[in-house]
Amino acid sequence: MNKIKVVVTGAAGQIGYSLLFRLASGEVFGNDTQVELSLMDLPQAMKGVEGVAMELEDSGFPTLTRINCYDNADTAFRGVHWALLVGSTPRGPGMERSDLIRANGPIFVGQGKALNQADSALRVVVVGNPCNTNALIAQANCREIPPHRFSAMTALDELRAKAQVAKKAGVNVGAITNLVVWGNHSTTMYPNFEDAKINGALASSVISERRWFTESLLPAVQNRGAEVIAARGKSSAGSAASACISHIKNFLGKTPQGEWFSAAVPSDGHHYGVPKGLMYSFPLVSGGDGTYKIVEGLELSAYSRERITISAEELLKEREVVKDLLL
Ligand code: NAX
Repeated sequence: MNKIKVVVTGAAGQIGYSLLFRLASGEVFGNDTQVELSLMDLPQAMKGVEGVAMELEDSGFPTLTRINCYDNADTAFRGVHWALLVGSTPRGPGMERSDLIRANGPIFVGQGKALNQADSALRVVVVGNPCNTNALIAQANCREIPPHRFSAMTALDELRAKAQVAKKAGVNVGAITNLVVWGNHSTTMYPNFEDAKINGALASSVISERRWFTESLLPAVQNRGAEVIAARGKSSAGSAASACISHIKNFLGKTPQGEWFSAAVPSDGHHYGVPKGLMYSFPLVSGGDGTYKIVEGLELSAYSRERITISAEELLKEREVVKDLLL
């Protein structure tokens, strides 16, 4: 039996509630892996965390060997192999994006430093928003772990885009590949429909009307979160947890030949003009052995290049807002 220790922050929150059971079930790490789950949240949320722990216990997952509840990162992160950083300060009324970035910065400084106590094979996934810049702050404050083990989640944007294209083309969502989200998890994100495929053919050869992509698909993906809130009265949680599961599986498995997936990872400055150090969502392929690569040599149109640059510029501005936290 393999053994793995996973910490989830924001464990009393909505995404935590959808995510934890699936991590415990064997779906992600396999039925031959024993999972020790650490549930971390703020001290005032510990009663809720204990309730979730009871329900996990009552679910009877044979793969779940131990549940720990913590109200601080220093203890919670000790020896973990995967850290799923979901908890963050929500956007309050009248808050600008830069206020949200500043409000969350100190959390990810503290959590980044606490991650120095993790297992040396640690992988980090940041879900809590603004996830790209939060991931950058955590990575910059964690000197013991190589930067490429940090990522931020853009899989939900990818899955939302795939769902829209599948509906338009009248195919199953599994037929859509290589529809990768570039950049920031924000309104500047760019779901690159130009390289997307439907049953292996370029999407543009199936949906010939380019205006549908630029005028319907892109706003639909950007506004989907707000639409869910309007309908449900709460933000996306089940789909966000599913996207997090996909994100982890994408990094654990070997990407099928010729396909790509989206995640924000540290830019090395050598790909598509994205400045070094930004936590930027690229098309990636995973080797299935803990390694991954940014897909190289894509011939991007002027339209795509412009969108990719706009998102990089936004991330540069976000980095500027938190530059004192990256030292
Ligand atoms: P909830 O408000 O339901 O839960 C958040 C939980 O985090 C709460 O229990 C809170 O006590 C806890 N928390 C706050 N600060 C913490 C800290 N310093 N340490 C540990 N826990 C802390 O939010 P939920 O709907 O679960 O969303 C969580 C985060 O995911 C939010 O930041 C949200 O914006 C972000 N999302 C990111 C997405 C993405 O694609 N990257 C999509 C979904 C979601 O919007």
